[in-house]
Amino acid sequence: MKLYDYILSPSCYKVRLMAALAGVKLDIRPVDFHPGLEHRGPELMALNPAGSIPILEDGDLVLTESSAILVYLAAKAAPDWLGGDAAEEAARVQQWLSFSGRLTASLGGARLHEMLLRPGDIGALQAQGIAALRELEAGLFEQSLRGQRFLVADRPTVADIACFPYVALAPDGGVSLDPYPTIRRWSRALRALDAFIEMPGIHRLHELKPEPHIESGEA
Ligand SMILES: N[C@@H](CCC(=O)N[C@@H](CS)C(=O)NCC(=O)O)C(=O)O
Repeated sequence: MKLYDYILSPSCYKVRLMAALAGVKLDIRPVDFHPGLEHRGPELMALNPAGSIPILEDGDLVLTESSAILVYLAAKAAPDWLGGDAAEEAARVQQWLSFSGRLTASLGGARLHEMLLRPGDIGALQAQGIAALRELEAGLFEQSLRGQRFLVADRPTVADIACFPYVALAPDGGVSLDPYPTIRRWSRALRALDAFIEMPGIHRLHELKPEPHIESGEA
């Protein structure tokens, strides 16, 4: 399978990460996203008229949209990552896959603005990103009350992979993760997965250090 990829793209990283977790080997075709804007040139626009990456080719099949690509990789090589067959679990996966688009638009937009000076209303992008993070924190907190560490179950699914990168890179867009302890715990759990791979700015958790502990009476 060939992935049209940019190393600093969180959307492309979702695909690289899912492939690594599923044990799928990708043939990486680097795209000169910046400064060359190759994704808007004739060769890639012919594959994806939306002018975005990632794009995955598998034989004659051309797939765009990272969520669809994650589902494809999981269906082919790691069906456990699709979530269970129960109606509620299947629907929750779809809900978070859709939600991930809001993270891309808000936190991803803020990151493009801050890193590549893309035009945009940075205040509005950050505010939308914070609203989405609050929603994610609440969802993960509810899951923790059910004894589940991930978005849909007590094991990760494509939904977690779809949401994780833009959240982990939120500080690049000037949005702090300090107010979201449940998101930070979830991020640690994902970064500690055996086959986890890194991208610049997102690092593997090498050791699970205990959460900071404050003795009673300590100032
Ligand atoms: N909905 C798309 C969005 C992917 C996306 O935003 N990709 C960025 C790179 S991280 C892109 O190609 N943006 C086009 C541009 O900014 O010109 C998906 O999930 O695949």
